[in-house]
Amino acid sequence: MTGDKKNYNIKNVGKNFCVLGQFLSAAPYGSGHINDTFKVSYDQGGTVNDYIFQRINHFVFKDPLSLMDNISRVTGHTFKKLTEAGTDYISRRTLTVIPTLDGKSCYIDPDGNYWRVYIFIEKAKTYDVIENPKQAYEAAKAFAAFQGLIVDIPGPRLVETIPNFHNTRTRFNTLKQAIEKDEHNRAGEVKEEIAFALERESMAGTLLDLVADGKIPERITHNDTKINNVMMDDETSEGICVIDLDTVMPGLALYDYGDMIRSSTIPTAEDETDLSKVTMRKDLFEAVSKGYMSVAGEFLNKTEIEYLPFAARLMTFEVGIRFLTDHLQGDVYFKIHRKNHNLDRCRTQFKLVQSIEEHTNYMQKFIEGL
Ligand code: ADP
Ligand code: GN1
Ligand code: MG
Repeated sequence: MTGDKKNYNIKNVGKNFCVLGQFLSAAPYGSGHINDTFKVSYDQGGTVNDYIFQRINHFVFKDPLSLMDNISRVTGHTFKKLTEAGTDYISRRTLTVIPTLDGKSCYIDPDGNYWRVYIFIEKAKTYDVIENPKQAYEAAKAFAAFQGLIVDIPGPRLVETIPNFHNTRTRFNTLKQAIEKDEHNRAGEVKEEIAFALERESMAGTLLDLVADGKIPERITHNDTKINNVMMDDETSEGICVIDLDTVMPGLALYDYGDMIRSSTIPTAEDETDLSKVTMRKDLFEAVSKGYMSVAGEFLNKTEIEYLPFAARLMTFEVGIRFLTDHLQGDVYFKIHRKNHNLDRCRTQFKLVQSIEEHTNYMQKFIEGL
């Protein structure tokens, strides 16, 4: 999949939703790897109303309708809890799904594309690279608070929108198959990365075994706590709203913490090619851990806390092997914007894994001290 957005007729898509005002403009927005996102503006008697339109990637999410059912339940529940808590400006603190004209949560266009619309969260931004410890602290706190909000969603188990999403053992086996098939003749050029991955196979089952032994619980988790999936308030730097809810489903708290460390402690972009710059920033690790534990410390059990540093290493490794697999499979999953983009991303992750490995004792001690 490439990063090129097709020429969708966003104005026509909008005619199927209960948006307010007259269509003004639409433009591609954000830097997510999965969905096609647009900022769309409408004029309502001189006031501009902005919305986020998204074409759900139905290659990645095979059942978009169930996914939207999950999202409606999650956003409905968070809205209700924030209301009960007397929170102000709730539509900036949770995603709000705009319904279609016939009251559904998404619209299917004549080409079979699934579209959804959210209220645009104004005066807040996402960051691809964290700028300072305060942001790291606030972002982690917001993800932990989100976990607290969704802990008691009533009704049946949420649908697994991508089965085995964080089953690192399955991810590892998929990598091995991709190496064996080598459909694009790329394995020969990435021997070092393959060796790096294979040396670490024993890591893959650790958390799954702890779950099987009943030592860590399944929870409802976000599962994609990349730092640009939380909106930071422009004025206060507070993590105002957790977004990208496509993978909110049963998972482990450790996945969410681990992916936060992966995505917010490197001083560079995820696809940095100068690997000498890639290392885990200790000040950011400390800020994320403090922010996360300031809320999650209330509900995590002893084993979960013990495995936090391991989770950081595992999630970074997992994303690294996913990028490597996609490179070997011909870039079918993550959007790419240049040749070898997934390979560059993989190298960055593996360099960060190394850095986390070098810092493990320090990380363990820091967390024990919290
Ligand atoms: P992807 O799954 O492709 O990562 P996201 O849902 O994360 O898609 O959206 C991509 C980007 O669009 C986000 O990083 C954020 O910058 C922006 N975005 C998404 N939802 C909103 C919203 N409701 N208000 C403002 N910006 C948003
Ligand atoms: C994708 O959607 P986005 O860009 O927030 C991916 C995550 C990866 C991340 C790596 C559904 O996240 O799992 O960790 O890229 N999302 C999905 O940058 O696969
Ligand atoms: Mg995203």
